Amino acid sequence: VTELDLPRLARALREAVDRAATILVASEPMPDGDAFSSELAVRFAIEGACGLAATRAEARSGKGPKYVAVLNERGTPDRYAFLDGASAARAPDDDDRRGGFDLGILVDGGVERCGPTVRALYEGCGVKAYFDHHHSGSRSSYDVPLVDPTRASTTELIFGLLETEAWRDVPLTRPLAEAIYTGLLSDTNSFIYSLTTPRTHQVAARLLEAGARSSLIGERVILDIDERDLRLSARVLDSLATELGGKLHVAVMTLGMLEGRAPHLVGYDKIVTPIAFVKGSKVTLLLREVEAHLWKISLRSRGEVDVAALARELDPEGGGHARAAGCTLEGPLDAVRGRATAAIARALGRAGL
Ligand SMILES: [Mn+2]
Repeated sequence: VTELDLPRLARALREAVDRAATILVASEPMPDGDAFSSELAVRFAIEGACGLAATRAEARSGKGPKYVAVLNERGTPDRYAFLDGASAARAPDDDDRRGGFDLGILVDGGVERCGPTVRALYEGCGVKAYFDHHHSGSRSSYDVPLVDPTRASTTELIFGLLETEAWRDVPLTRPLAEAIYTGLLSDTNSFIYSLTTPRTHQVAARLLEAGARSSLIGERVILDIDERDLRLSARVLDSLATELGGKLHVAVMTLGMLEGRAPHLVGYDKIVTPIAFVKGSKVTLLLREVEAHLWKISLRSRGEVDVAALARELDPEGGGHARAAGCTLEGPLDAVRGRATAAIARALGRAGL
C-alpha cells in the first residue's frame, strides 16, 4: 500500500465539489453503520463547505449550494435511522436517472459493492471519488481515490480529510461528529477490533468534545437488537458445527429460518459476532441464503488467516478486512459449503495451523 497523499487528494476533492452542482453520495445497497454514517458525514461536510440546495434547480457550480443525493439501492437500515440527516437518504428514482450527477462519491466500498442501479448512476458521473479503508477494496480506478487501510473506519478517514487545509473551514457540528462516531464505534465494535489505534481514540475524544452523544449511539448501534434477530440467532446457533479439528466454526442461516422476512433486513452482524469468538477457533464461516442457491459468505478470523484474501480467492468480487470479509457464492448449500471449507483448510495450512 503506497502512502496516501491526503492533502493533495483533499484539495482535488474540494475542487471537484466546488465545480459540481449535483453530487451523488452512495454505498452498499443496504449499508452497514460505517457505510451509512460515512454517507451522512460526506453530506454534512459538503453542507458545511458549500451549503445544500433542496432541488436540482437551486444547485450551483462554483460558489453556491450543492444538490446532494444520498442513495442506497435498498434504502436506510432501521438501526441508523435515528441519526441526524438519515431521512435525506433514499433509494434511487427516475429523477436521478434523468438528471444524472456531476460528481459521484462512493464510501466504504467501490463500484463492485453498490448495486446495479447506483453503479449505473455513478458511472455516469463526470468525476468519480472513492473513500475506503478496506485493504482488499475496489479494483476499479477512480479520479479521486481516498483509500487508507490503516483507518479504523471510513468515517475516521473522513475526519482526517476534514483536518486538511482544503476542508478546514467545515465546522465540526454535533450531527457531523455523531455520524463520524457511529462509523468508528460500529467498525471497531466499541473500540475493540485490531484497527483501533491511538488516533482512533483521539478522534473519538474530539467528537465527544463536539457534542457526540456516545452513550446514546452505543446503545442504539451496539446494544439494541431486534427481538426477531435474537430468536433467529438461536436457530443459527443450532446449526453451528465444528470442523477441521476445532479450528473452523460453520453456521448456516437459511431463508426458511427467516419466517418470511427479507434477508437484507436481518441484522446478521449481531448474529455472526458472537460465533466468531468461540474459544480455540481460528476462522468462522457463516453461510447466509439470500435467494435460492445464492449464498452470502461471511468470514471472520482471529488474526492468523487473512480472510479478505480468502474471500477474493473464492469470488473475484469478494473482499473486506484481514479479520472480517465476505463474498457471494452460487450453488446448493453442500457444494458452496464444501468449496468454502476447502479454501479455509488450504489457508489454515498456508498459515501453518
Ligand atoms: Mn468500514
